[in-house]
Amino acid sequence: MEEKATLPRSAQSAARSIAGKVHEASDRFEIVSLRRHIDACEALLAEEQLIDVAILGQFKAGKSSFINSLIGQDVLPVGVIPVTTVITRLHSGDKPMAVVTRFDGNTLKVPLDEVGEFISEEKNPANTKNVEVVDIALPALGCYAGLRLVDTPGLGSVFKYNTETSEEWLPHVGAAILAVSADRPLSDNDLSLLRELVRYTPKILLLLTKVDLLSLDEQKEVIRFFKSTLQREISQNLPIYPYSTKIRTEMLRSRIDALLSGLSKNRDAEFAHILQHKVASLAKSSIAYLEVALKTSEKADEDRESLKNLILTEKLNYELMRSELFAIARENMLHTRTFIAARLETRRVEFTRKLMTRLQEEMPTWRGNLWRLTRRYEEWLEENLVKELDELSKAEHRHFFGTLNKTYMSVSRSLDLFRNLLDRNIETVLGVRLSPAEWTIDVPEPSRPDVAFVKVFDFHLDLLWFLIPMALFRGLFERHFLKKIPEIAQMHLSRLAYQWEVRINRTIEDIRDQALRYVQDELATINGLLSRFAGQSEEIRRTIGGLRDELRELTGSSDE
Ligand SMILES: Nc1nc2c(ncn2[C@@H]2O[C@H](COP(=O)(O)OP(=O)(O)OP(=O)(O)O)[C@@H](O)[C@H]2O)c(=O)[nH]1
Ligand SMILES: [Mg+2]
Repeated sequence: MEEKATLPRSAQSAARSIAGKVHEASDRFEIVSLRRHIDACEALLAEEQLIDVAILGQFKAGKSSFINSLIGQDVLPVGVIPVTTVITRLHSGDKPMAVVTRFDGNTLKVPLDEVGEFISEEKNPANTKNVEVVDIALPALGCYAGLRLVDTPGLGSVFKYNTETSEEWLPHVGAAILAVSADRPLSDNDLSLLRELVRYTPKILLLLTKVDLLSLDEQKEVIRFFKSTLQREISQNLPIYPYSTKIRTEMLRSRIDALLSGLSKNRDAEFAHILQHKVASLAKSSIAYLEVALKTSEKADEDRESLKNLILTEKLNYELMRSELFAIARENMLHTRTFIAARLETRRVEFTRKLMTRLQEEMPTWRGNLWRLTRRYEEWLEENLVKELDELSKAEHRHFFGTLNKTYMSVSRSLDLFRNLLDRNIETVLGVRLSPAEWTIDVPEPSRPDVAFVKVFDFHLDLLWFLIPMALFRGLFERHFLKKIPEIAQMHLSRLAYQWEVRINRTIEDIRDQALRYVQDELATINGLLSRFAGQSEEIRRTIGGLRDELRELTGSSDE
């Protein structure tokens, strides 16, 4: 067990007390829109206080190699094809040891050299072993005590690989390291990941990996280019750290080392800071909501009604948002199939040729009459097609997520607009400024479909095998079998496209529904606050006063 960090007592109890007060107030005044935020803070208060340093980025960016190089041990599997399939956390511990936690909560201790069995895509394809997370304790991490390095599967932008696991670590990510390979440009996926990350943590750095592939001049140019892209696209001036696992110069390493040691040394203060930040922002959000109630509670009924009409204008209407979100989802869902099919089409010729070549090699070894030959052909197809389709699906599936990513972006934009408008109206009409929106959408990555072989025969000549002299006709049938391959391949590829379409579209619907729930909660909260608490100004004022006092105590008692 790692030792448990202790927060400065006063800061922790102040945070706990204020979170409790907010919880009560949100129940009393039906501030449903704060529930998620409250849950996140309560989880944070209950959790072990290790600071997570998440290493994120596209697959093959060199995340696992970076961690191995940092700890000076090849603990994590790395490779040229996508490798990491399970979130893996490394922390300091007396003895090297790994604990595998499954989705059903069961845990299993394994020796360090066997972690690959659970982490790597090759040994645990598509996480068929149902591993939620692997925790690795290492004496080598003693220099970063209190930190936990989190290796993540290489992903596109929006996926929280496993919602619960991510929920657990994203709210208290102490620092995020986005690995980007120096030989590739900053992708849209990297940028949207960054946009998401800035919501969770202020400490983000860009790790420019594999810089050994570039000359010094080229490195400078890439860094310049990245800096201007970051400034333009996300208005952030993030530090960029060049790194290489091949040339281990101390200079490259020492900056990272300084960052992590700093985080580790200040862990208690850091954690108090994170907690304080989250709880204070929760308290401020709830005070702002309560002020909305306060401003309207003393008004006469007609006045309240007219204020409500000024705030909840026709543009801030549930039905309108509903049709907008449905339209976004519908439009994207319509294109999912074509998008996937176009991607698969680029692989079709090669896919077909591979099957035909293999069949040509193997068919001459088959023996028997036409009936036996046909059965063998079916078996061969089943075995080879399924294997090839599954490989294709594995290699390509992250390219299928185009419409999913687009949905996420459009829905995010739409929610932002909605919140901005609501904020503006409330500020204009009541002079109350709400806290920035706290919405999050969790997108579980769609699972890979089971590929199966579908029988495709259109002729039943094989039933007449006893009439057919194979010595004469064998060549003819072999050619026939071979000629069928392109059609069979085509059919199975479209079936694969269809299976992916179903999965991706289901996720799109899920994004839409989560967004809609957010809108619904937000409108219900504001609507309730504007209408339900007439004549209760005293109580509201008292609640606000109580929260303000606690907030003062919290910030006063912090280490900052
Ligand atoms: N030249 C060079 N190659 C590197 C460097 N770091 C990693 N690589 C190579 O990049 C490939 C990917 O490395 P990984 O560490 O598996 O990348 P990853 O980001 O963990 O990949 P996934 O787990 O699949 O997402 C491997 O073939 C590494 O050998 C580096 O600094 N220089
Ligand atoms: Mg990896």
